[in-house]
Amino acid sequence: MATYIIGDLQGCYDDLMNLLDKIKYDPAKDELWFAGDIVNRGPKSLECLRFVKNLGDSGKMVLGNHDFHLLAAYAGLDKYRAKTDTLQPILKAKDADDLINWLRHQPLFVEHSKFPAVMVHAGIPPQWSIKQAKERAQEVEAVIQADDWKKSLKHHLFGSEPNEWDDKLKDWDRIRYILNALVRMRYCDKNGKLEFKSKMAPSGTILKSKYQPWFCFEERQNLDKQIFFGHWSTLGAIDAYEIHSTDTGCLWGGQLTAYCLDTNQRHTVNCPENCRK
Ligand SMILES: [Mn+2]
Repeated sequence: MATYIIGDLQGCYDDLMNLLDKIKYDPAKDELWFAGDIVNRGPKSLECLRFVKNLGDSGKMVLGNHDFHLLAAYAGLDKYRAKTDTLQPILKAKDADDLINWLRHQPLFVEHSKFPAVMVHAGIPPQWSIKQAKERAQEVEAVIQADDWKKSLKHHLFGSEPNEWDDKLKDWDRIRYILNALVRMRYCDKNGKLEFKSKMAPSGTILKSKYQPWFCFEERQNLDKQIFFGHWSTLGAIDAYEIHSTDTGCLWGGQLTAYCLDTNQRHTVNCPENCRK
């Protein structure tokens, strides 16, 4: 029995099947965790979504920005549609309502019951403890699980402001910062001020900036658990700073990763055919 944490699928279903073969996945014994962005841009988002849903109790996922994007598309927010989207097969599927209803009940933060490990899609800002991250994730979860979730999505949830945290933040400003931090963040300053422009891996130039990868700050308040995350495909595989990156760029012709929590080993498959084709 083992728990595997798998990086961003983004519709790369065939690569997932290859990876599960490689790790000799046993559905009766093993647990699969997905670091979010299970859909969009790749060719088989519907298959990925059905697969993760059908795992039932032996699967867990956290919501990523592309998963939120799917919720927005379902809710009719045309504004957020992009040419590179591959969400139509899900929206047209006969089980679309069930899939979306299940998806909007997935968490933004997951904690392991046995290992000192947590999972989020993008990261946890340096000024938050693990406990605060968990509680704040629940504030966003309550919004998308509520009956009026489509209205909240349409009018309040998206946007990059405020980009600075304050314990006194209230209402939608508070919800938006929490969502952006957990689901979109790559770089921030030591107080968790978010910087959205750069998607690249840290370089010499960036390292002179006050904005650093969110996990690089010595005074981080969440060093007591191993944090697993996806989202940052240009970062590569990092197992340091008490963090573990899992998006190794399968969608872009890189690799799909499964990190085994029981052995601390990474298992990968190459995704040589650019999965988007
Ligand atoms: Mn993402």
